[in-house]
Amino acid sequence: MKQIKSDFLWGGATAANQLEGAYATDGKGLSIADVMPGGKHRMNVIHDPQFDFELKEEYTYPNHDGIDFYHHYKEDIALFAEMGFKTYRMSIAWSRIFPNGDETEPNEAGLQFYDNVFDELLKNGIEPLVTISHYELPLHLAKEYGGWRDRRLVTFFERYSRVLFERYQGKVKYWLTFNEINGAQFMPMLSLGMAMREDENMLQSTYQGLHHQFVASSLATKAAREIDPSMQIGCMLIAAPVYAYSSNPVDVQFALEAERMMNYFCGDVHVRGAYPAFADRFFAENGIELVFEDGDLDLLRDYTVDFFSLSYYMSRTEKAEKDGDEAGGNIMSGVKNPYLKASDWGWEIDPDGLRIILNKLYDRYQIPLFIVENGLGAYDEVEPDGAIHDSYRIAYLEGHLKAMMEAIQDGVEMMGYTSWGCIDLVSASTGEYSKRYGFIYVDKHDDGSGTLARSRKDSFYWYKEVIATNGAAL
Ligand code: BGP
Repeated sequence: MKQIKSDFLWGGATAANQLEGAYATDGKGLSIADVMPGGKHRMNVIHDPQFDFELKEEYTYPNHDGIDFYHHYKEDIALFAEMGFKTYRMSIAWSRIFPNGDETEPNEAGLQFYDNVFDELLKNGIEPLVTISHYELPLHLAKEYGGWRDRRLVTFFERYSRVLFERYQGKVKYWLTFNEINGAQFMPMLSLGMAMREDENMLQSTYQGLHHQFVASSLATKAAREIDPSMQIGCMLIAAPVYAYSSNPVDVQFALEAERMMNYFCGDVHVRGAYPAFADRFFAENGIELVFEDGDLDLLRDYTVDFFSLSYYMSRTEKAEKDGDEAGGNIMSGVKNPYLKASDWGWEIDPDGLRIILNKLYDRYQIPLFIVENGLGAYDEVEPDGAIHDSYRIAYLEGHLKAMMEAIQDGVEMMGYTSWGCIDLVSASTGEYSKRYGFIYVDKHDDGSGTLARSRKDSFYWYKEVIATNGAAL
């Protein structure tokens, strides 16, 4: 029976805006993440169709401080190395490299910071896995260009990617173009840096923005092949199986359509190099008419990804007629699944769903899969002796890793697994520190207090053992 490969990439994942802090240091410009308030205002802003992208005095901005990885990266990488990480997934803040996004010359101090981080990782035997854009579009591009609805962003992204590939060739082999690209369908503000304009067909703008990201991703892939053909480029999607709530064929059809748009719309363009057949009907029924430039479809066809990476937190259950039984916490809508329990934030916990979606994706795409986010957001308690007994996190991760191992035995080819938020950081959806994912606890709290001291949770020692035994300890 197939087992985890000996070169399997075990590790952890983060994103620049959620942990670096130093939001205006060494020439960094503002990004959309820097105008996202903390606490209860965060969700309102994410779903405010006419968000103005302005900083406001009455709000707090936890992303400005993060966990100050900018000044603690050596200490943090030493802890990753102690756990035995083979890889570390991180993102580059576009606004450190191009503060406004549309300059022609990059900011040297920003480039130098990531050189330092990569050198430290490599010194510790950790392979960087880098997301080029993770929910942190330079603010100027959102405000002055209206985000990804503007075609000019394709050129800016291509330029930014080329600068990264040229500078970091030989240090970084694995790249992801856009974090959770299909998230644009649920959160256009976060993914595309777009608020709705008066009388706009937001679906038209969202899918046009996504088309621009697809072209930008292909152009980045083309650049990587030219600069260093040994680089591996991946796409990154939120993955979730969509279950029919009942065996009523209308529910099954509804779930099928939701699953196609959720997992396969973006996946097909990235991997198969073409829009799926079902897209035409979706576009027609929603008044969407995409504008293509000459050569776009050739680029999508010729520069597809090398591997498929995904985040997995929850599955989704759908029925045609909802009657007030929506699954509150799930970002992607759907109804409550009576067979599943949920996290403190209402995210339904479903390890079997991971095995199911890995199989579905591999059946369709037949290229290596990489889980680059998975984890449990939970409240942690520090005991008087400083220990943190996070058995709930271990149980969650153990369940999901066992499901991944089942998928491997089913024949799915897996490249690696990076647990989300391997060190505590700011939550993307709530802007809280108290929604913690880490193996490493950071003394930083929602009211802004804390020493920033790092400490090891029980899960730290557990994960170390999992990696040391290449999963046999599970
Ligand atoms: C994903 C994002 C991450 C991350 C994670 C957990 O959607 O790519 O940036 O934060 O979800 O979500 P949250 O922080 O909202 O709990």
